[in-house]
Amino acid sequence: MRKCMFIAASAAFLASTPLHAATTATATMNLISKDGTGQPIGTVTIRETSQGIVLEPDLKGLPPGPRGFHVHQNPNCGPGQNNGQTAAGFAAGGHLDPASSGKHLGPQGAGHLGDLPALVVNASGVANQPVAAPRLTLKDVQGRALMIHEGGDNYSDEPKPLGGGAGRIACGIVK
Ligand SMILES: [Cu+2]
Ligand SMILES: [Zn+2]
Repeated sequence: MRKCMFIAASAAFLASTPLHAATTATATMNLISKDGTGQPIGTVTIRETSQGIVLEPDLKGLPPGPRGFHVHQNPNCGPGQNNGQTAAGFAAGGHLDPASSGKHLGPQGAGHLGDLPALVVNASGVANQPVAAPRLTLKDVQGRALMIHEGGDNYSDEPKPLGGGAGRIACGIVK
């Protein structure tokens, strides 16, 4: 009798457990300013592959050109303090850097884990070209912020820090 109950309980547990762990995550992206979160601009779908993750943007309403694109530490797209001034997206903290490298070296480098390939925005303001980030797993990015910057990204801290991305213009939380 006791064994029967155990089997029944195990079956119920298995039925409630997904057979596969999730292999995608999504971030809904919004424009941001020092006043907070603005209009939605689309989504970024993130897939886990055998060689890291692939980020598939479906975004519009961005300034054309290459844009710095990173995983930032905190799941918060709100404004925060930067050098004594309120700045867009600073509640997200810095680039994801669990190894405390302190270096911005791009997606292939040994610096910040959150350094992604720059996002390509076409002349219509649309970003729909996927980017690959071989060093990251889905688990690394879940519960973090995805950030798009005003400037591009040269994957170096020279001549400007953090790839020259400067201001933060759009953000979403990876869920
Ligand atoms: Cu960034
Ligand atoms: Zn970085």
